[in-house]
Amino acid sequence: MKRTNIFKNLGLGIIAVMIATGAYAAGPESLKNTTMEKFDIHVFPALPYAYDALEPYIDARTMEIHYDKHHRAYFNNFVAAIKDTPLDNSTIDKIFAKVSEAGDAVRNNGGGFYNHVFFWNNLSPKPGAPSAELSAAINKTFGSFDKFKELFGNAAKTRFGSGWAWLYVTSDNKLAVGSTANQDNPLMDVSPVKGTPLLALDVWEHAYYLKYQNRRPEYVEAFWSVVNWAEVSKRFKEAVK
Ligand code: MN3
Repeated sequence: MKRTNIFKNLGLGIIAVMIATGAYAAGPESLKNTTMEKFDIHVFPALPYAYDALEPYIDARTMEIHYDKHHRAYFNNFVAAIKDTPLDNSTIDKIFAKVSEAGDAVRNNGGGFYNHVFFWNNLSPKPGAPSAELSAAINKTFGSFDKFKELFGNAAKTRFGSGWAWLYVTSDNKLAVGSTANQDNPLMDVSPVKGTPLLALDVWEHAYYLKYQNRRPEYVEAFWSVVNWAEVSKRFKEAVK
């Protein structure tokens, strides 16, 4: 075998291994949706990392089921719910702003689709730290970073049943923490907490049950080890400009 062929075959072998192990969760055709800047309501985006990238804090099996089963189902059901309606040509923020008029299928599945894209992108195996601007705003609003973590953690732990905890920017450019039920989010007209979301934590049992069972507080604590602070800081900068 010629040297060039050896390398060619080796390359194909590596690709085959990556596909077999699920190192890349979805095809590159959907990579454009891994940032939130232009949220495409018709694209199911790739995970921005491998299923096992957040180990040991979030286990690979949970990530696989959560992304490939739960998240994908929300996307498929959302696309079906808006098909042949005016919403099919709308944008996610416009749909959420009047979601009370769109019906439960759009509310639940649109929220489930969007919230998970948002969530995957505010997680990272390389957590980093908040920007100086975000740190200053957190300290000013909550007193300290530890106090913010406590308040956000309490929002996550005390959300009864299924839902989400959020750090968000209110309409008067202030930071706030809160939680929503089911798949609601702060962009929705039905939400008790309204604003521009910066950081989300999924507290549905499907997000943590395999590893943490009923110990939601342990999952919430582990979450802090995989927060993508660069992404959260970017969202903050865009939200307050
Ligand atoms: Mn979930």
